Amino acid sequence: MKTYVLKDERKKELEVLDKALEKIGRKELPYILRVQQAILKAVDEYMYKKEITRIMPLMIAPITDTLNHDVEECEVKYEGQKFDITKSMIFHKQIMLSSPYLDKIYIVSPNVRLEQQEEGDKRHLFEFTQVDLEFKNADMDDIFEFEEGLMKYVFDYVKKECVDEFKALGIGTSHLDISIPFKRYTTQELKAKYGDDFEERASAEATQPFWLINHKREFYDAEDLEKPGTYRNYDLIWPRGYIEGLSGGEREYKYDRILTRMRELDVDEGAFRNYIQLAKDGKIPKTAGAGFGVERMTRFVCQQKEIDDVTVFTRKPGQTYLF
Ligand code: ASN
Repeated sequence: MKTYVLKDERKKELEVLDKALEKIGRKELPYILRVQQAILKAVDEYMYKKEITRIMPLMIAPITDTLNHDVEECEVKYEGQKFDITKSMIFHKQIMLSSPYLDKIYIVSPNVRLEQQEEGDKRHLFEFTQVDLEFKNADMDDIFEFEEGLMKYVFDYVKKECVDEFKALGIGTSHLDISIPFKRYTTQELKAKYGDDFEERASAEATQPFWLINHKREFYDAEDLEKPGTYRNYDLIWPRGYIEGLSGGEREYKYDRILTRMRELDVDEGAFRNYIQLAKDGKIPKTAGAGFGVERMTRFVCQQKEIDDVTVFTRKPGQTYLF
């Protein structure tokens, strides 16, 4: 079947086509991509040294992250079965650690989240990659310590390796001089200090990355049973206004807790019946983990205005997409 496009629409499309080529042809792009490559190389080196097992990503699966915020659904049918496109591999991370032979894993994981367009949004791509890890018998302190070590290693590596790239981009590297451990704040204390846009304001004032703890969010993020209504989860906030760069948590893994949290958040238990079965059989281990956005880290490292500046093809919500 032939495709016909109206003349006016075609004219508009050709303007978008010009823009797409302009984006690809930016002279900064190869330097940004080289820095991103160095980041990923350093991540792999660090993980390898620490004996964290790398798992290949899955792009479609019968269950994926429930994401307690509004994104458009995105399904695929195969062999008479319904698959979702991966929003994150959170459940696969938990389930694979049921193996007595796997303790610490990570995935360089492509995720699709069909986000709504938001005015002034500089940090969402509807398709991005996260470095997603999960450790058995770990708690939030273990994850903080690991991620801080990883960030320090990565930043020291790019500072050393990417001197020419930073010069070409016209930026310094003082933002990469991070001191660990990072400070920790609860969302409640920052909200009391800064008001509703506490994340933006606290990030804009900060010169060092910091942890933001305790959000009422996903059913799989563990509630602190000693302080009901508080959660053992966290974000890492990049300083200088770059805001959230990582999220994670200790997990709910016990059957009754998972069901309680699912009911609170109105999760479709039927769709999760096999995950729930594993929890009922005591097969989901106690874990904690986190994932950081690769493009967000690249944006921070390269000090770019918005996240779409680090991509070759636009994946910013609310555009016309040609490729
Ligand atoms: N990777 C995140 C985590 O480990 C989940 C997510 O990306 N929504 O908690």
